Amino acid sequence: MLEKLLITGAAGALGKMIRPRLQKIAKSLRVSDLHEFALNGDHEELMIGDLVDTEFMNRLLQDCDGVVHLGGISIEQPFEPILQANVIGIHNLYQAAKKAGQPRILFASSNHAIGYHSVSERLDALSPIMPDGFYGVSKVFGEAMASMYFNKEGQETAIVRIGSCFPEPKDHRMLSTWFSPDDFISLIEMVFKVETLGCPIIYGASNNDEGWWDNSKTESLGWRPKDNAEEFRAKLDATIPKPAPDDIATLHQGGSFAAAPLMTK
Ligand code: NAI
Ligand code: 15L
Repeated sequence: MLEKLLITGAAGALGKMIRPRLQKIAKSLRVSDLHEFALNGDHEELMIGDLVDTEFMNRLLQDCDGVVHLGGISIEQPFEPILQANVIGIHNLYQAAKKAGQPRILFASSNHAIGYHSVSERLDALSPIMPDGFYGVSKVFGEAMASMYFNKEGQETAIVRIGSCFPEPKDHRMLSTWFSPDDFISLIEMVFKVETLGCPIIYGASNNDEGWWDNSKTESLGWRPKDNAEEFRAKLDATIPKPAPDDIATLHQGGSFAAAPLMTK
């Protein structure tokens, strides 16, 4: 059991979802975000600050023996804000982790690091990167930072390319990309329990019949997702229109992110 697990981006959608469910993993949580937010109890310690603030990051990482890094821009945006939060922010995270004795990190990467692959492809951890926007590029940068810090410094990170982590799939694409909250929790448990982690790339997706991603390269870590988006198909068919088969969003794994025009000035 960890003593103190740091959750960055703790006020965001995933932070709110996982924080009440981490009792088996850590005795206490240090929770952080840009702005003040409500705590779930005395086991949560609040630290407000910006990922781009080096001194803040050094204080934030101190005395933590694990990190779930959710903080940052989580959708497509112009390059400048992404550069700050997701590029400079991740550099600060790794520098601070080094100073804090290298707590194990779970890095919330994204399927948008590979979003330009066709939906007809099945990808694994060695498939080429193919980001679908500045956001995806920043996640590729984060993955590269994790890999470099592992090879040079021995810092362990689970690079988790999250698909779509929501209580249930919201559209037909998510029949392939859905990552149930229960499966995310079981993945976090594995990451902080397994004796040797290394720096694996793991696709954060449930055991979906129509899944695109193959985690066989990291099978030895012992994580097996259990949920399957298929149980929601009938509900989706009944409530939302089926996507047009020749739409750019339908043809690419990144969906609407792949179809969106680049946000340049
Ligand atoms: P979110 O946008 O709800 O939460 C991100 C949090 O990071 C926000 O509360 C925001 O205030 C904070 N943040 C942004 N910039 C910051 C900065 N400069 N300093 C400190 N905090 C900052 O996103 P969500 O959905 O909770 O996702 C969490 C992480 O997981 C993100 O990194 C996202 O890229 C990744 N992810 C999420 C997926 C999903 O299905 N929800 C899918 C793929 C990746
Ligand atoms: C992401 O990376 C986003 O953070 C999330 O909001 C979803 O859009 C998800 O990908 C997705 O592809 O469904």
